[in-house]
Amino acid sequence: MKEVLSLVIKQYNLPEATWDICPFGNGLINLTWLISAPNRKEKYICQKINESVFKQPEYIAENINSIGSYLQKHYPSYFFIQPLQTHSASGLVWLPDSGYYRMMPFVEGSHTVDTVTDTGVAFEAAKQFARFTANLRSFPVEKLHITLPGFHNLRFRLHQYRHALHYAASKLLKQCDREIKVLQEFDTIEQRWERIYHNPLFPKRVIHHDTKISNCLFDDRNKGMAVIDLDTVMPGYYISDVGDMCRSYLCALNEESTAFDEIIIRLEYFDALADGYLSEMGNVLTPDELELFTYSGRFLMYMQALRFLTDFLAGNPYYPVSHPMHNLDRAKNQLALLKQFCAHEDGMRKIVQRHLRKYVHID
Ligand code: GN1
Ligand code: MG
Repeated sequence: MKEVLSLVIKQYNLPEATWDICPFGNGLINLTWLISAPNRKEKYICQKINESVFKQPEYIAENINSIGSYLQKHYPSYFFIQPLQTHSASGLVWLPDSGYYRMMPFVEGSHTVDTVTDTGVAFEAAKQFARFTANLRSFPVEKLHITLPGFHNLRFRLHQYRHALHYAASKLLKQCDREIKVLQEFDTIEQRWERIYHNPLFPKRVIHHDTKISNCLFDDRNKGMAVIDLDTVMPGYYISDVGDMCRSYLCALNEESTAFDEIIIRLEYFDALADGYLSEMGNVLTPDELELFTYSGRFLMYMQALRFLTDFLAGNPYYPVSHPMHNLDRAKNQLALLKQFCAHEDGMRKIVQRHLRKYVHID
């Protein structure tokens, strides 16, 4: 791999140095490396785009480019991290037999976190993801490419799940018998989605679609700096972003944990998340959209459980696994989280109302 990455580096105008290449982060889809040199201050991030997931990597590059130009023009002080340009002024490198790569500057003084252990961090990240969508509220969203068709379309995910159920080996079906039943108990989530999807009351906005905590950069005082991992930035509903934050910020244990009984919702983290998000988006979202704030969490947890279980039933073609039950364990984790979330939803609605009174100006 090192030789391939050296070829990628050569496509860019980097200072002369002997670059060290180290695997970086823990994303499930793309491969990521940190590029650094012992006596140089500047560092870079290099990523290989997973082409079995993102079939048209140039769509990602074009989306980032058009969003970047818009933000530069309308919000010049907003910190938006663009990919580096190659010698031939492209945001992507394509190597025959190897695929697509891109490089980004590593932001000096920034760090990411993998689990949320401080409500201030949840507030800051939610604010960053909200500011991204808020700053792009007048961007012509229909101009963006769909980088992953059907990505957060629950109807499509259910279709994939039912297809997997139909063709799964009976041994696998038996192993997840309980989880299949639990999913059925949550069918009102699907019914609600059907009333949202393609309904003009719920506008498509520029949505990040992967708001886990490790996709926000923090400075050394844990203030949010920028959002990263822009592959899935495309038109969508804000519930995707709020839901994914609920999914990954509200529990001290992450989606890899198998201590299912210890999956507990931390209401004070929901409070911080809602505070951060609504401080930027409270006045952008319509009353109909705001009604969906807590539904967001249910929607995303359910969809992620479906996605993990679908992958388990289909023989793990999508998510990398380290043992045969890995995706089933992840689905169990998400279902435990979903149950806990639903048990706290009334309290969360009150929290949302409290923040709305603070941020939403009623004329
Ligand atoms: C994938 O690769 P990563 O970790 O950024 C997935 C998300 C899931 C997440 C679950 C393109 O994101 O939708 O929420 O795994 N991204 C894609 O950990 O499928
Ligand atoms: Mg991602």
